[in-house]
Amino acid sequence: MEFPRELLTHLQAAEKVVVFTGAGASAESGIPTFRDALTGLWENFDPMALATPQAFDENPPFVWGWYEWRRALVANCEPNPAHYAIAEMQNYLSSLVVVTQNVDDLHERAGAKDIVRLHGSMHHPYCRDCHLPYTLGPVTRGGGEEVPPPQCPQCQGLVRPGVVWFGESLPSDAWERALEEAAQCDVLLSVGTSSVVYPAADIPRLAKEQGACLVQVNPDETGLEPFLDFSLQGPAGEILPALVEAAYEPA
Ligand code: BJW
Ligand code: ZN
Repeated sequence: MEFPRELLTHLQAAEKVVVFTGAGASAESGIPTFRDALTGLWENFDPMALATPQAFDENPPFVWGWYEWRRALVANCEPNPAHYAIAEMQNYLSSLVVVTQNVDDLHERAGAKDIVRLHGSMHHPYCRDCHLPYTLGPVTRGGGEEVPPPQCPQCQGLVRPGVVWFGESLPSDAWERALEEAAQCDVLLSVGTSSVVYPAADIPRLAKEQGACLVQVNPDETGLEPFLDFSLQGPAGEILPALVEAAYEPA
């Protein structure tokens, strides 16, 4: 795979790189993106409509069952070459920060060390009422059925997924860190995101405005093209390993 010489030079000279990831980074692990249709119990639902506090309030077992199904799926998936290539880049840079919108744990499992989670984690639920964190056991009912959420041991409230739904604020520490890293990075790689969900979608543009070289890895176009320095069109699991090799391990 050939890459523009100027892009490789940017990567080789970079001290700080931010890799901004979305659902497409996990697609080659077998995890559907938000643009993919749902199956089973949820097949007539838009994932965007299920990812709301209103959907959970209206039917907790329906929404909790969806997250348990996804947790089971993730437990049975492995990081893909895109996750491993991102982790490998750490070896060649003084700072590599993964700013992710994903709620799976595949970046961690591939060995990434510095991860900023803008939309929370499916593995860290908490009480809807008193916000006490709740420790999940292994998933036992992830077959695609409705599952009543556990009850909070402190207040008997319902336990909810530890993710950020539409209309909810992003965790302020994660958001502030993402802004800081975007402002300081030399290169920002935007990988596998449709760039339509705000405020996360502002991160690549803010990095570009503050002087970073902006690169997108995606098989499709997104709204980000006018701001890009380089567009690498294709699956992240093919492009990123080849890019890391070309930039840092040339023959
Ligand atoms: C590949 C690939 C391969 C495939 N390799 N690539 C109007 C304007 C601006 C903002 C708003 C607005 N109206 C409403 C808002 C606010 C709203 C918003 O942005 N809505 C938009 C839809 C317009 N945002 C919010 O509500 C946020 N909070 C907020 O703004 O707080 C302030 C506020 C408070 C009160 C009232 C109003 C505002 C919160 C957003 C939370 C998003 N949460 C979710 C669910 C998380 C939990 C879960 O996982 O269930 O986060 S929604 C979903 O979208 C998830 C994702 O992280 C996020 C982004 O999606 P992503 O990752 O980009 O995935 P896809 O599927 O969209 O795209 C996949 C891409 O991969 C595609 O491009 C493919 O081509 C590509 N691809 N294979 C590389 N192999
Ligand atoms: Zn509680």
